[in-house]
Amino acid sequence: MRLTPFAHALALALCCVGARAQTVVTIGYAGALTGAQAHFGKDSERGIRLAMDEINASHPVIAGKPVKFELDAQDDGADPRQATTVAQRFADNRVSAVIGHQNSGTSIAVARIYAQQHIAELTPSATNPEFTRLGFDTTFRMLANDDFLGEALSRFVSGSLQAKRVAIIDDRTAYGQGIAEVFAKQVQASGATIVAREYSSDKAFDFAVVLTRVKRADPQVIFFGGMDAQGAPMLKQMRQYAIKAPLVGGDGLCTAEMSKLAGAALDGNLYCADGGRSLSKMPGGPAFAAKFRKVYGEPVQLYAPYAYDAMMAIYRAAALAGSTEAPNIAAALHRVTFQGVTGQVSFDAHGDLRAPAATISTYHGEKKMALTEVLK
Ligand code: ABU
Repeated sequence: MRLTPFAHALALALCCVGARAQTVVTIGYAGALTGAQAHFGKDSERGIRLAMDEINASHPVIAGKPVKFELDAQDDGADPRQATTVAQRFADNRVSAVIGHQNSGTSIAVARIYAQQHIAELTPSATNPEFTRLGFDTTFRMLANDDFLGEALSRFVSGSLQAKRVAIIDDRTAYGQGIAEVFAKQVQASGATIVAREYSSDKAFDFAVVLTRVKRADPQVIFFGGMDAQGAPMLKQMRQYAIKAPLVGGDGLCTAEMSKLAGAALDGNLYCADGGRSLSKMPGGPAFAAKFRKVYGEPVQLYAPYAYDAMMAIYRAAALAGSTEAPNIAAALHRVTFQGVTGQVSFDAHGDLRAPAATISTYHGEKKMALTEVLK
C-alpha cells in the first residue's frame, strides 16, 4: 500500500511522538512547608528539585523507556496526624517513593502506611533511631541517627567543655525527647550529673518558668532537645536571665536560620551537632552550596544535601531494578551504593547509613564554625 504524502507525514509524526513519550515517575515529598519549621521543609524540597532537574536533564531511560521524574510536595505541618493524611494520599496515588517525612514523630507515625504499600520512605532529616527499627524494610535514613549524635555530643560536653553539671530540657516530641534521653544516658556514663530535667513543647516560645528552675540548679551546660524555633528564643532568654552556661543540642538547632532567629545571643553560646560532615567537607558540599545559592539566592539551611542524595538514591535504585514500580525501587535501595554530595550512600539492614558522620559546630557572630568531626 502506498501512503499519500500527508498520511506518510502523520505516520512519521505518530511514530516519533510515541517513541519519545516519557513515563512520568512521581516521587512524594513531605515536610513542614508552613509554620515555624517551614524553612527546614523548603530547604529539603529545594534539594530534591535540584537533583530531579539534573536527572531529567540527562534524559533518563529505565528499562528501555524514557522517564521523567515529577515531585508531589505536600505539607505535613510537622504534625503526625496531618502526615497520616499526606501518606494516605501518596499511597492512593501510588507514588514510586517518598522522600520524608521531615520529623521523627511524623516519619514514625506513617511508616506502616508506606510499608503496607511497599513504598520506600527516605527521610533526609528525621533522626530518632526508632524510625528504622520498626521492623519495616521500607524505611531509610540519609543522615546519622540520634544514638550517634547523642554520643558525639556527650563526649564533647564531658571532654572539650569539661562539664560536670548538666541541665536537660526537651520539647516532648519524638525527636527532642529521644535525643535528650540518649544524651542523658551517655553524659551520666561519662561521669556528669544531671542537675535539672525540664520539659517544654514544640509550640512554646516563653521559657521563663523552665529557665528559672534551671538557673537555680547552676548547670555548666544546658542541653536542649528540640528545634531552632524554640532553641533561639531559649538562648535569648538565657541571656536575659544572666545564665552563663552555653546551650547544647542536636541538628534541629544547627541551621542557617538560627543566626537570624537568635541574633546576638548566638555568638559563642551554642554548640550543636549535624548528622553528617560539614557542608565544606562533604565530597560534593562546596559545589552543591554554590549551585543552591545561585538557583535559590539563599544559603543551604541544613538538610538540602541529604534530600538531594535521597533523590539520587531513588534514581539509582530504579536504574538497578530496571523498574519505576515502588516495591522494586524499595527492594533495590538496599543494594544502592554511591558517592553522594554528603558522602558514601549505602544502607545497613535497618536502612540506616553504613558510614554516618557527625559534626559539632558553634557560631561566631552569625557564622557557623565546625569544631569537631566524628566519623564511624
Ligand atoms: N533531626 C532533627 C529534626 C527532625 C526530627 O528528627 O524530628
